[in-house]
Amino acid sequence: MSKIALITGITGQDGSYLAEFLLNKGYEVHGIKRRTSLFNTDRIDHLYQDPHEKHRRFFLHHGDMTDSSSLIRIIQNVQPDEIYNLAAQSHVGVSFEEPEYTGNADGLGTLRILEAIRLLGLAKKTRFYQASTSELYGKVQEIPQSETTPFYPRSPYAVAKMYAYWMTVNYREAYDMYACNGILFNHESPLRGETFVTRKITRALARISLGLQNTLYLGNLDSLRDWGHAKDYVEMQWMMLQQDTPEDFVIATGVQHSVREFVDRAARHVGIELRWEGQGADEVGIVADVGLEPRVNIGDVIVAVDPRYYRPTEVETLLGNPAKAKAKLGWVPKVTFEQLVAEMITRDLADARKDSLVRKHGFPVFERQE
Ligand code: NDP
Ligand code: GDR
Repeated sequence: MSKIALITGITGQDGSYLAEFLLNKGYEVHGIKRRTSLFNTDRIDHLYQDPHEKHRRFFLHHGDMTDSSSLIRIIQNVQPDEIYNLAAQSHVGVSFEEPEYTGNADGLGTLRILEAIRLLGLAKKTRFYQASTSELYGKVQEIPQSETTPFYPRSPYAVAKMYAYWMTVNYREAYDMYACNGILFNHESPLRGETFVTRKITRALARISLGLQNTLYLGNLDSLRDWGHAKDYVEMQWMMLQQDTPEDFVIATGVQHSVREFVDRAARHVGIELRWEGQGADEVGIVADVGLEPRVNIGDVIVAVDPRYYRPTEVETLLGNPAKAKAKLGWVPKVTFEQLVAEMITRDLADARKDSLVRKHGFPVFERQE
């Protein structure tokens, strides 16, 4: 009998990679998607199986993290061996604009799943993974951060995730549930949402290099992050549920780069060398040298700071210590920073080329940047 997994947030970056990973392991995979007025399944369309097919292993259910009844119904019907709770309003900046909703979906939403497992009598059967985050460290108390570093959340998102973290620990201790937190540092991929900084950068630089966009506007260029590849990280989400006893793990690369360094690296991939001038809100990235293809000129300002992207409270520096995951799960990240940037910008260049063709043939191409 194949194992049954239920993934909340299956339409997101991690949900897509995890669903693919579990299907390859022979699992029957169920996912919760919320109702939207347009299709929101782009990232998992390649996994979709027609509901009329007889031997399906991939199923989608309508539900919402803010709606207990839908979560209870789905968990009761699916009777999962493993639940991966990935659904969240996951944008830190947006959480300042929607703090109550973020608390509801990310904090209480986690409690709703844990309660459903308990009330349905599944506490001994169903293993639970919580998508915890390096944002818990916030105003960091120690560098690098490990499982024992104290938390100091700096956004409504991080505070909601802290509630979810401790609820997971509490249900493990109170009801002897197999429940664990993966404290994952930033992980990216070509499937990353376009409003997170890495994807925003690779997408914009690809478009700038083809003359489809003029300027990339960013917030804090000095932020330091420990960036890994989502594909590497979902494997660890699964590994955490395969141990004899449930434990919490930090997943990180142990290498840190600034936002500015990410921009430099991505620009080089499209043949642009940048020089930086000015400071703070006045800083700009100017084309210092240019290869054959890019449709920019030396001296063009292609990166500028827009303070609208600053956050009321910033997390300045995150650097993870993955020693425990290495020792107990045998984990080392496979994809390097350089490979990650290269993969992302290559995919965004391919998309930008398609848009370029569309424009060339007289059809409109709309530009947006958030
Ligand atoms: P994404 O933002 O790409 O995906 C979030 C998923 O949650 C989407 O499927 C989204 O649906 C769904 N969702 C949002 N709100 C609700 C709701 N109210 N009810 C049901 N589903 C909802 O995030 P990632 O894949 O990058 O991250 C996965 C999880 O890991 C998140 O919980 C995130 O906070 C956490 N995390 C992520 C890290 C990272 O660097 N990526 C690092 C550490 C933790 P829709 O597609 O309709 O928007
Ligand atoms: P983060 O990711 O907040 O770390 O949360 P994000 O990519 O949004 O920001 C990283 C850093 O870049 C700075 N920054 C900008 N960020 C965005 N989004 N847009 C900009 O224009 C911009 N300019 C500079 C930010 O201020 C920040 O310092 C991600 C999410 O996936 C969370 O869900 C997850 O928990 C954490 O990673 C770990």
